[in-house]
Amino acid sequence: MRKTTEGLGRTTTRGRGPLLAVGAVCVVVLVVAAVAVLVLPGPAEEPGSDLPGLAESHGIKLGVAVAVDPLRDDSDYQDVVTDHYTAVTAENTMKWVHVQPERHEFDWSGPDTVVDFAEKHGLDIRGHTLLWHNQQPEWLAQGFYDADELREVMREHMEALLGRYQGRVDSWDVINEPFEDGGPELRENLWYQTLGEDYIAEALRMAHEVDPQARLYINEFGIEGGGDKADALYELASGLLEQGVPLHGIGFQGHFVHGDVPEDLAENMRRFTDLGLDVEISELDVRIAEPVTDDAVSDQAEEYRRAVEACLEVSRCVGVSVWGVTDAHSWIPEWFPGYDSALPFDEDYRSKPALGGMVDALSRGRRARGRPVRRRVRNR
Ligand code: 9MR
Repeated sequence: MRKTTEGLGRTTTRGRGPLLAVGAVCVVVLVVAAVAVLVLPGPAEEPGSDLPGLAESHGIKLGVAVAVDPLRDDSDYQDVVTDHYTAVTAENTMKWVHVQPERHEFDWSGPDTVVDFAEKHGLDIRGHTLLWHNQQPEWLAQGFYDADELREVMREHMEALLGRYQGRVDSWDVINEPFEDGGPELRENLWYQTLGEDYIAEALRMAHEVDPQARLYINEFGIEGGGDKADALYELASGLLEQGVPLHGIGFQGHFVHGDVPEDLAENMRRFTDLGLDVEISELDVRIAEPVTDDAVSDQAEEYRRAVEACLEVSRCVGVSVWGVTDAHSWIPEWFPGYDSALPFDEDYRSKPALGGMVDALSRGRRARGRPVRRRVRNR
């Protein structure tokens, strides 16, 4: 597959010919440009921007979820990542089922690939994920551990995973999706059933002991636009902070449906940052119902723009990460049959208007940030 995302080069006319001819050419060029601006639907191509540089100029990360195999052997895939993003999240390979498929048997091949790639290219790394109800190995899910045994299992896993990448992975989704899909009740996952609702505080404290530098997150979906589930998460986060639990941030996953991206994203994130937490949009995608039309793909640019703008409006929003490199790698077609085209690059690795939407948001004025994001030296 070819990557066809060339930036638009800029040229400067330095001709000194007869003034009249130059003037006429200029007028024609201006008229054509003006017509193009009025008629064309938003930025269809990446407008030659240094997207990583733009994100860094705002002090935010622009991240992407990556898969291991193409990161190893698909240079076009690698180029899309390094040319457009400043951070990566391992989409699957740091999850429990892959890291510790059998008890005490760890597989570091996938996580090492992601971490080494990120370091080689100066990208930040979001660690994803520790306690989740999905993608658990059988020995864990069906192990019938009592509370103390489960604490031991949790500590072994954290010491292995967080310990291995200490100082290299900046933040961890320690708790993933703690509420029922529709909320607002806490999900009765393995951890809840065995340790009670205090499992969240216990896991955050344990992760902090293992890696005191890492920023520790609760990552959740269906909370982006307010509502009962978001309120319940707000209560949970407030309570944890009151108890002095080391919770540092909330990931707003941001799996949106085209035409239904919440208007109050910034407002809702801000109430969490008012508690002293960081926030980030951690898994952004905007799925479109099939048949996917050019109009829908074009309008999706506006939704990506709004999501990035929302982050820029909130001073402790540390970044936006999209959930997959291209539409060919997205989880959407498999999990939501009848939907597609959720990401800023198409199946042929061509940039889509959505990428232009993000460029648009980042091309506007800089904001004053409360606290700078930790930066690595980029080596692209
Ligand atoms: O994108 C991931 C997909 O490849 C996996 O099959 C799926 C398994 O549940 O998990 C997906 O990633 C999820 C993420 O880890 C947590 N938030 C929801 C994401 C989409 O399901």
